[in-house]
Parts: sequence; C-alpha cells; structure tokens
Amino acid sequence: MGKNTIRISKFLSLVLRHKPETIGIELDSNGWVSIPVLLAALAANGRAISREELEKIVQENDKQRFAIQDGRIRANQGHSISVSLDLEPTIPPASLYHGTATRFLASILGSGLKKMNRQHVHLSADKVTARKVGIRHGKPAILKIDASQMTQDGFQFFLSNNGVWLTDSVAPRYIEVIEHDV
Ligand code: HQG
Repeated sequence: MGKNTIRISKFLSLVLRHKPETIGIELDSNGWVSIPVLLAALAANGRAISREELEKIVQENDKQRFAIQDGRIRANQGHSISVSLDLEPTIPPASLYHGTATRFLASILGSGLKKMNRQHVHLSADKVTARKVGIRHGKPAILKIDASQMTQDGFQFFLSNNGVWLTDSVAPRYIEVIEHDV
C-alpha cells in the first residue's frame, strides 16, 4: 500500500470505528454508513476520494479492516463506539493468542484481559499476528489463552469478518505468558 492509501485507510478507521462525528456522519446500530454519504462527508472535509478509490482501498487493505455491502461500508472490528456487529457465537480453536506489551503483564495477570477502549478483547489464532499487535504497544509479550476451557465454562467467542477472534474478557486463570522480552 502506498503512503497516501495508508493515510486514507487510517482516517477511515478513525471515522468508522471511533469518531464518525469528525466528518459529521452517523453510523447505524450495526456500524454501517451509506457510501455516498461517506464520500460526500469526506469531500466536505477536504478529504475527497472517488468511489473507485474507496473500493480499491477496501479491497487492498492488508487486514481487510472494512466491509462493503448493499451500498454501505463499515469497519469489520476494532470499534470503540458501541455498535452491534451481529456476529454468531463461534467455537474457537483450542488456543488463541493475545499480543500485548510487557509493561501491562502485571495488571493483566492480576485482573485479566479487558476491552479497555474497544468493544471486545481481540485475540488471534496465531502467534505471529499476536506479536505484531503487541509490538504496537512496546516490548511485546505473547499470551496463550485457553479458549477450549473458556468455551467449556460458557464464555462466547465471535469471529470477525477479517479473522479476528473477539470476546468480552479473559480471566487470569485462562492466561499463560508464553513469550516476553524482559
Ligand atoms: C491491554 C489492531 C492492562 C491490551 C490490532 C492491549 C488488533 C490491559 C491494550 C486491534 C488489560 C489495549 C486491537 C489490563 C488489556 N491491564 N492492560 N487488565 N487488559 N490490556 O489497541 O488488542 O490495526 O485497544 O493487552 O491488530 O492491542 O487497528 O487492543 O495492549 O486487532 O486494525 O490494553 O487493533 O488492529 O489496546 O489491538 P488496543 P489490541 P488494527
């Protein structure tokens, strides 16, 4: 992805996950906004792009962060504003992973993984992805989550359309630190 594409994609994440009011739009209860409404609002805020450019950005996005359906667009996951993604509960693989920073470990092992500013705790099926997520925050640590036991204990998991596993919280008893730098 070119620099300009990344810049637009980041701005779309801001608008579609966190602050639609930045460009004066509203998302519906499932997080969707009509594409013509979005394009007009982008143009009115000095960020004009064409429909073709938008579709290309969505198609080529490295993590498939956005979905287009019936003339509307939404973020697949990562919201801080309250939206219902209407995902079906899904049985996860036996183990899932969460990447974080070593400085958060004491707190996480004390009180578990929490959603913090987002709508869910984000987990991945593989360690490589978890490490990348962790590095965003500092020295990475990788946590292995006993998703099998959580499922047996009645916790629900959801799989976003771009392959991110979502759950409400993870208690310390399901968490094992498997890698950390210091
Ligand atoms: C940590 C990116 C202290 C948690 C990624 C994380 C992901 C705690 C941070 C997606 C804690 C929240 C989400 C506790 C959790 N005490 N710290 N009890 N519980 N934390 O960014 O999972 O590129 O909201 O470990 O790829 O890092 O934006 O969550 O470090 O999929 O599409 O609090 O964002 O995707 O940070 O990342 P975040 P995340 P995009």
